[in-house]
Amino acid sequence: MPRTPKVFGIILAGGEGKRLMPLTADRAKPAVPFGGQYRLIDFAISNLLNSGLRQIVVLTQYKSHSLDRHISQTWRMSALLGSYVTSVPAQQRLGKRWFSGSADAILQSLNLINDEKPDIVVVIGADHVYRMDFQQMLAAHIESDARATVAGIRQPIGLADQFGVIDVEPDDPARIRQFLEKPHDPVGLADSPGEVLASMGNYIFDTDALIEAVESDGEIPTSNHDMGGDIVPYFVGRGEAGVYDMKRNDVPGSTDRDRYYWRDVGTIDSFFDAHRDLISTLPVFNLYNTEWPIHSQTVNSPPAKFVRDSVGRIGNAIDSIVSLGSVLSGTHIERSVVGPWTLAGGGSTITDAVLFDHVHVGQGARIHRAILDKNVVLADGATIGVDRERDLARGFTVTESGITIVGKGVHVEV
Ligand code: ADQ
Repeated sequence: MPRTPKVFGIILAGGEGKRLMPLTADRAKPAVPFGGQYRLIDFAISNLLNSGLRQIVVLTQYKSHSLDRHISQTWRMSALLGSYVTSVPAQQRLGKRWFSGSADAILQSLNLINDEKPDIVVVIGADHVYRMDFQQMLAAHIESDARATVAGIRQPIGLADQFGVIDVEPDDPARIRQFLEKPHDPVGLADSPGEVLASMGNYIFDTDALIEAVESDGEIPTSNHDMGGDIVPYFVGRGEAGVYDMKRNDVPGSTDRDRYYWRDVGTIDSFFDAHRDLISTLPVFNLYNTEWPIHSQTVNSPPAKFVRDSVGRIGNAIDSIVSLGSVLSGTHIERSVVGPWTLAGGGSTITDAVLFDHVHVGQGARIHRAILDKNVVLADGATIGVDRERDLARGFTVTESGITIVGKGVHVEV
């Protein structure tokens, strides 16, 4: 391995995100807006760029139009230095089939790796909210003799069936002894029985080993061609898989609260909860870390404006994030995340809510415990999230925990 290895980044962004419906009705999960002005994928891309990677491809497939547009508009890089972040849609390069799994996505994209001839390939998912310095994980990978390194983080044992669960060698905690994808009868950690070491879905590979692994997996007809289910176990079986414990990762500017923050926002509840983590006084996840910025589209918009309405009601917001372009006239906002270009009229209240962009809130309207997708319009006096039965009767999705979701462009009448 050269002293300064050439590193190539692959972001897997082809996931469908069924559990986030209706927010994924029209867009891929990594393109779902988050935190007012971001999209989920901005966290993955920012982490790789802040870690010094300059050649990054995003493999897309499912409903990828808004994702492709977001990447090409937001992540324009200087071609002078050979830097790029590009989305690469599925192209049926190996026959008439779309990606049949995340490992197949890589197999079908080997031309991208062969073009660059990197020493190392970093492969990560696209739908988590976190900060991570991959340079530190890379140093650990190079120091070890593993050919594949999996990033791991402790998670409650009750969530084990959502993750790949890592079991390490007792006398060599950096080596994986067993890896079970989404087990139903997990065994807790020896020093903490209520937790497991979960795979974050982030991997570092020696390039030749990754190519060999996905090619040989491609020849197994019974394989699901899944990175977690098939490729990691392949390396574990050969004694070549290492683990990098997220506990070792020290991202510049992190606070004690958010140093190990990592949220899989794959369900409406976790998506909603992760928004709450942004807005508390001492945020559980701090967006204001300038040493490790999360980049996003710089919308060419005027600042948010708070004004009195025609009868003197004051527009205000507390414990909230309000994005550019919004005009809040005589509205009261509390514990909410408000996306760009929101217009809210006098006497309306928005509490415990997440609004995407271009939402119009009529006078006297009330929003509580709800997620409103872009271009939603609430008529004057309309309510949402206030009466669960009524929301269900009107055809809205309501989670068991009582969060109402209003899909893109829906008009909510009184
Ligand atoms: P899951 O998230 O359930 O578990 P998956 O659905 O494969 O696995 O998604 C992983 C990433 O790959 C996502 O970013 C997704 O968008 C993308 N992806 C999925 N199918 C794809 C395809 N056909 N083409 C391109 N991209 C695709 C994974 C691991 C677990 C780990 C969790 C962490 O398998 O071991 O614990 O991530 O959340």
